[in-house]
Amino acid sequence: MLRGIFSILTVLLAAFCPCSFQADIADKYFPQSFRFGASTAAYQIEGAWNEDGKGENMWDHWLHENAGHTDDGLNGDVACDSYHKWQEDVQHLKELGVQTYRFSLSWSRILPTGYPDTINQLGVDYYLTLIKTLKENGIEPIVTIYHWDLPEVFNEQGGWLVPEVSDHYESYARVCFQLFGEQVKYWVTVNEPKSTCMWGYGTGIQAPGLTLIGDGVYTCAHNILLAHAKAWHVYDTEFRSQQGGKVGIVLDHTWSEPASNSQQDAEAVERENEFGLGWYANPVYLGNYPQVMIDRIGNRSVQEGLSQSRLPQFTDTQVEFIKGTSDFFGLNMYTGYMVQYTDDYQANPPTYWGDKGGNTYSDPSWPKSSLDWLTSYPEGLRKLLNYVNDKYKPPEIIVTENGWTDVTGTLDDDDRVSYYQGYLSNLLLALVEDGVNVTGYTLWSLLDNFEWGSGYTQKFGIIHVDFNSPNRTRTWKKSAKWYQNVIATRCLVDQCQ
Ligand code: GBH
Repeated sequence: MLRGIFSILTVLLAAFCPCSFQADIADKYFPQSFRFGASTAAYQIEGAWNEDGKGENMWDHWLHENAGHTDDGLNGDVACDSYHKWQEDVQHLKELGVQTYRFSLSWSRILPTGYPDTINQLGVDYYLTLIKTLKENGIEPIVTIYHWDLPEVFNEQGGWLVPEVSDHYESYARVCFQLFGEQVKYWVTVNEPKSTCMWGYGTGIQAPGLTLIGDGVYTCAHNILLAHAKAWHVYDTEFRSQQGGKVGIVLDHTWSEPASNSQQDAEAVERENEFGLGWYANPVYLGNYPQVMIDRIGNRSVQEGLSQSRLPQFTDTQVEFIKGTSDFFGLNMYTGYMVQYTDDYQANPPTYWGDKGGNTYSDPSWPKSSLDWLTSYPEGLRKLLNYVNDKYKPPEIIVTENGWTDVTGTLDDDDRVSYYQGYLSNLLLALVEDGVNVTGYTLWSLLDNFEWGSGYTQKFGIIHVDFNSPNRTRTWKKSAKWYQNVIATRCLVDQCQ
């Protein structure tokens, strides 16, 4: 009887409690050394696309050429205007109480021609001052060298489809280490190579808009992996001994649950992991592409009558060169999927999807955001952290992105709060219960910002930005206040043990 009343009460609480239901949320403290933070990227927040000597990048070019590439016809010319409002941004970070801030450098702001022969001092000063101010406020910068904004000049030479781009990237990375390396201890070489290859070179929904889903995606990945490894080696041989920082790559992945307990679904899940994460993580941590990719793409290429695999090959020297080139694992994780085996797709036309095989969908019980791909499956983060830890054994993991979107931009963003609370709870359990060495978390995003193909229609920020006002006024959402409290108490519930 009492139990019955208790469970009714629990259900009522879950339904009506404004404080978001806490029963499933871990009530342990985050260790003092754990770093909370927030994440952004240059093209998505800076604006000032042609000010103070900045050169043109492929996103500037692509959207100036055709406004139809975004849902609202808008671009990043002004964005959050963080190029001018950076002091205010730092102030918000300080009030939030974060220990770290992840942002990216705009290649063409630092090197307007793309090449290191011309260094744009005003652009350099912008980042130097930002970094200095962050550090004065006790905020450790995590600096992404490349978050998808390739200088247009290299795009015109073939972008990530040609091997030379990895040399240009190497030169640019060297300049970054030279200019900022005294102050920066955490470097990210490339943000989410899978995204930029899949959507920029595969489906064409992002710059440069190419639709080479059967081969270009693999070439792009190949060249980005080489670029990443070159930057890591530059740091390792030329800078590490003086600067003592860490250089890692940020990879995005989801957690997949099998649609049934059949062997076929289990294999579909494995392919989801190998094609989705192993494609990049295997070369970097274990050496070379996953065998299942080499085999499947190789076999299907033969069936298609090709004389060689659509998956490029690394030489043995390259395998060794790339292996071991990440001092920490940056993990972007947003969502979960159900995965179901399907009969193999026809080989023609060749696609990444066919190579991978399997259908993905969201479980109907998972809360949905305003983007189809993003539902809330918080347990997936704990599972994925364990998977990454067991398989790749990285020395350190940082969750570099995780976040929730809506289209209203409401300040009463309870859904975002529940999302973060669930994911952070699972991160905490991975850390304290499972012993995964996850040292930090930078949520996406500090601000509502330019959400690539969605323009400004999708709002990922914990701080609202008024894009109708020239001032780009920033206003805290409920989630920002909630996060501030979590950071201050190091606890996700009212009372931690
Ligand atoms: C991150 O990518 C990016 O690093 C960041 O810049 C971005 O703002 C943030 O996510 C929020 O989107 O439309 O079904 O074809 C997250 C990984 C890559 C997942 C693109 C969704 C499109 C899927 N995302 N992908 S779909």
